[in-house]
Amino acid sequence: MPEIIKVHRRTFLASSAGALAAASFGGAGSSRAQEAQPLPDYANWKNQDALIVHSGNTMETKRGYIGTSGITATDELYIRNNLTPPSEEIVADPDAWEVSFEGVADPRTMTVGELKTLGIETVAMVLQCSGNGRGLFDHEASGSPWVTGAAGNVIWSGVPVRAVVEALGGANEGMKFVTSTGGETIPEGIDPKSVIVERSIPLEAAMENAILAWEMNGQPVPLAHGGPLRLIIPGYYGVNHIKYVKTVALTEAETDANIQASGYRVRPVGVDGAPDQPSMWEMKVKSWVTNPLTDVASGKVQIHGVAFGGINALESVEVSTDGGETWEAAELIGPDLGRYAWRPFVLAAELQPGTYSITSRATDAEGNVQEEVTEPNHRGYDYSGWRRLAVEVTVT
Ligand SMILES: Nc1nc2c(c(=O)[nH]1)N[C@H]1C(S)=C(S)[C@@H](COP(=O)(O)O)O[C@H]1N2
Ligand SMILES: [Mo]
Repeated sequence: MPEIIKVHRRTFLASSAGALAAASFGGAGSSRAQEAQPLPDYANWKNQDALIVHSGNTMETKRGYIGTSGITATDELYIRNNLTPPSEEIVADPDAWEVSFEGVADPRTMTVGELKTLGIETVAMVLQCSGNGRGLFDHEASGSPWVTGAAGNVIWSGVPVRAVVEALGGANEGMKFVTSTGGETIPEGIDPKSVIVERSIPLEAAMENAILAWEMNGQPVPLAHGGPLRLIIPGYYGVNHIKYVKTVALTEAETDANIQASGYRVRPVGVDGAPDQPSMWEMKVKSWVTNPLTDVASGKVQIHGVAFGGINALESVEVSTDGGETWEAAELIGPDLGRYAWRPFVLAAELQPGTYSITSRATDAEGNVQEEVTEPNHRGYDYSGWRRLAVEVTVT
């Protein structure tokens, strides 16, 4: 049984919402995790030990596998697909992949090979699913009950969207969004708008920061993570980073595809999604402990985890061993990989035998402090509350 499930159940048992939530999670969550489903073919190169396979299209990194060296290994990074991915054939000759650009003075199709001549930028960035932490809410929001593992820190390399727009004569007048479409085949007999992976992000943010990436963590982007080419928009939630991108359009309005218009919208439990609700764009400040997760021997314990600012840079992180009664500043470990990356942190604590509730709380450069509790929302998005990210550890 993966340690995160154990920790999670204990956290719930200790909470006032208690037994009911724990029982329902234990029912669905642990049996799903215990089955140790095999990896799907397109991801058979992944490290199975490091992953909890929720389904063939959703797998998360076990909490204890997020190390202290800053970057998430590609074979341990989570995967989340809304549709069956395209055939492996599309990454056989990545430079031949074609992308069409619209909403610019000179709209046309370009190959990845051509894009590689236009410019290059590299960014380290937290890739996190909007639903990361959904499993910590009490209400049974539909979707994978991710806990901490639908997130990783990845280095991406590619051409800035800005450079491509310039090469194509600039943006047409009145364009406000960049709308990108994934290269999946849409199943027949379904309204394409209901399933197509097509997301809009503000043009301004895209012109500042977005890249079209062909490389991640030093290798060509594998199919599972969006190769041959993926849109990357640092500081934004995972859904906006369109994999196997085949169309990049500058548009006046957001797409009316369900995934944008009604999906990935934060609203109260029981309310339908609608375009006037906040979209899952910018991420917020968050952190969690990754060690210890199980019982440890008394004495010196290295409490570590990861922290990031989301859309803002990270400023600092504190650790509590008494469920948030008192806090101590943690030390950030290793190189600062920039505003959009996460930093591992450590606090060396001297722990006597007993029970501890260990958690962390990050602050971003704008002074925003990680929240204690994330209010429930219909689809279980945007979770960051430190109270339920706590781990209960017995020191012997
Ligand atoms: N084309 C395409 N892009 C996509 C998706 C998808 O299903 N198809 N899923 C999105 C979601 S919801 C997330 S969280 C991330 C997951 O990225 P990963 O699978 O590389 O971890 O990709 C996003 N981009
Ligand atoms: Mo996601």
